[in-house]
Amino acid sequence: MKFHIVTIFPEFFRGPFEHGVVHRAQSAGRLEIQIHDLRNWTYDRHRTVDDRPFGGGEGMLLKAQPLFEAVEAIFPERAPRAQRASQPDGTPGQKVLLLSAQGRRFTQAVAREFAALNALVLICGRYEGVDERVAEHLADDEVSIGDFVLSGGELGAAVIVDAVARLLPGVLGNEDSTRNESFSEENEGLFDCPQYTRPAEFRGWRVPDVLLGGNHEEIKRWRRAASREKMQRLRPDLSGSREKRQN
Ligand code: 9D3
Repeated sequence: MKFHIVTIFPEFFRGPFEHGVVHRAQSAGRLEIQIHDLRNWTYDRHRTVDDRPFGGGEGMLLKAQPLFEAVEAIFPERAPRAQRASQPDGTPGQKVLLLSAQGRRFTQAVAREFAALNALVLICGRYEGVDERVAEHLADDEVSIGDFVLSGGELGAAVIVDAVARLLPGVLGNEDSTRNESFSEENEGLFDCPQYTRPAEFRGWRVPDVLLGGNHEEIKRWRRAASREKMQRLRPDLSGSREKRQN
């Protein structure tokens, strides 16, 4: 899978992708990440990427033109959206995403959806926003990583790359290791259970006795109950019937 990130801060991404799963996925050839400096598609002396909003208002917006030209350079074969009557979602296997605070919420289900693609362009917003024609006529989808205000899309892009990369086949050493965790389908959405490692007593706090004994049926029952209790306490929104949950 190939990720393209369009940003005015290309240096931002030198760190986060050089560690852990995302780094290994690149080394293994399962994942390619290309960073594109938005200023490459500006032609004035100051390499201007932003301008003032029509109608007035605070701050600056990212201009449409450099963003359109960047995406057209990345996907030259891609038809303009207006001409895509038969394929309104664009070329199969490719997607252009605008990261914004107003987007649809990025969840594990969305991560799985993206992991099935061959190529994904992530457009990072900055300043007070992005010319709306980017959302209307360039992006296939507009995504937010949560209900809080960031200062730009770069952290969102890094989050999405991480969450998608670890789902790619052959990326995690153990092919099944995504199976037993909180948001997968196989365990009915249960939280990870509380876990402990040595020593059995630390500063007077003992590991639950049941985990030290070898009764695997009893351990299984304890884990199920403990994860339910913790989920009910920390994530009552995910607790309860499976039908209520959207991931
Ligand atoms: C709060 C009102 N506006 C700021 C004057 C809107 C606004 C514009 C740009 C809010 C945030 C941003 C920058 N944020 C992102 O580009 C962003 C984001 C986010 O803020 N929250 C969650 N996910 C994302 S993905 C991109």
